[in-house]
Amino acid sequence: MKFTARMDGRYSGLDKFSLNLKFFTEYFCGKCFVQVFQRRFDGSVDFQVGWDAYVNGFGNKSGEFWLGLRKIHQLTEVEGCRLRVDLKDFEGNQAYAEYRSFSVANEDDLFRIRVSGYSGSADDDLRHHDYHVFSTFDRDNDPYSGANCATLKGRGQGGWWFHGSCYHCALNAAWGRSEGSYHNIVWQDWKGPRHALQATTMKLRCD
Ligand SMILES: [Ca+2]
Repeated sequence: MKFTARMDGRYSGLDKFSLNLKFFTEYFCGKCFVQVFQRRFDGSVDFQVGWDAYVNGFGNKSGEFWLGLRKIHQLTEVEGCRLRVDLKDFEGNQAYAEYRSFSVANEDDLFRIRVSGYSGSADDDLRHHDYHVFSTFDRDNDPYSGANCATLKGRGQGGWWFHGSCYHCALNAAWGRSEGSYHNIVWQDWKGPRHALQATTMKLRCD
């Protein structure tokens, strides 16, 4: 695989959405554009942060980070964006989920997620979150009336598009490997709610 560094710091010459790139967070692939917007793998960045941080982004692009909802919205505003989610557990097992269609609304609409057209090996947990808005520990927009989903269990679930019973998957939850159910990063229909995940990547590709 040949990479071509460009003056703007981006890279061209990549054409496979499925490449699990550790070091490239954004690149052109012919006429399309790929952007990693979420990455976890070592717990070095705290994802239990507030609304403003999730809107504007946090972390380190060469390590763990969240790109920011405003940027994700801008990138997915045009039609034709896909989503790819890569998952790895602490035993080294890997799975993925791809969605043919993916977008995030603007802040007035609380960054509502639209996601559909699943394929992959991880099972389709994100479909339960389709059409839900974003919440953080300091902004309870979730439809779960009992509490704020972002603050349930363990050290918190980070920001997410929680649904009426909170979530099927939560990739911004506390990093680690506790024994509890729904305590850490979870994609429940892959390995169950007690099975913490070590590494996740979420990226979009817009044609
Ligand atoms: Ca609530």
